[in-house]
Amino acid sequence: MPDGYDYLFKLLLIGDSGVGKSCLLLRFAEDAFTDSYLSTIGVDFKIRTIELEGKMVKLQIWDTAGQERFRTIAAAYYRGAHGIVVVYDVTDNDSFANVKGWLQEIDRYASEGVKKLLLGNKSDLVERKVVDYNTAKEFADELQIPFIETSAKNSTNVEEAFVTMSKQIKETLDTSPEPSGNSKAGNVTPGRSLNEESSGSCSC
Ligand SMILES: Nc1nc2c(ncn2[C@@H]2O[C@H](COP(=O)(O)OP(=O)(O)OP(=O)(O)O)[C@@H](O)[C@H]2O)c(=O)[nH]1
Ligand SMILES: [Mg+2]
Repeated sequence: MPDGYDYLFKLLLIGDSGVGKSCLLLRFAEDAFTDSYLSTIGVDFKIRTIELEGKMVKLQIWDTAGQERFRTIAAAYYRGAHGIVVVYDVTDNDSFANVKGWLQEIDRYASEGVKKLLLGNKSDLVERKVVDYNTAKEFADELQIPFIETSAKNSTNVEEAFVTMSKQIKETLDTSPEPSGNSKAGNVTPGRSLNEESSGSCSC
């Protein structure tokens, strides 16, 4: 068992700029929140290990920049991901409309069989909400993607979101035959050894 964990899953957060990807990750990894908006430059990552069905699952979560100018950098991180979380902002119709485009990016760049999850973030902003739960749920159901509304601000469903994603990945790994010579832990991104780090960034 490498470094005290049974599984290593690589997750990726994508979605329009400002929807709350970094805040979701900050909430999940450090149980913190900030109202100030520091747009991500390139790609960041954080690590958290959770216990799932009696196994230690190390989650290496990559947080991409939503801004157009960083798209090519982010695309390089799709392939190694076991799971990709697409985030929109429930107070921003455009960010929901753009989910289709983000899913196309997954089809273009990610590995086959990658798990997907749709998150409607900022659910605490009830008065400003414009994307109806049922609309998003129907959309996600059609594509057979799990859907959850979250709030990084008040912690609603953040833990559940990452656990849902991790369970999906674990189930698939547990039920698929193991390729010879491979452990169930995924590979780390080429050129980086992350075992000793718990967060970092790359705008290269
Ligand atoms: N009310 C509320 N505000 C949130 C929530 N999540 C994020 N925000 C705010 O939304 C703004 C953008 O959040 P970020 O997490 O930086 O957005 P991002 O998706 O990482 O944006 P990029 O890095 O530019 O792609 C910040 O001002 C946050 O405080 C939430 O759940 N509720
Ligand atoms: Mg960000």
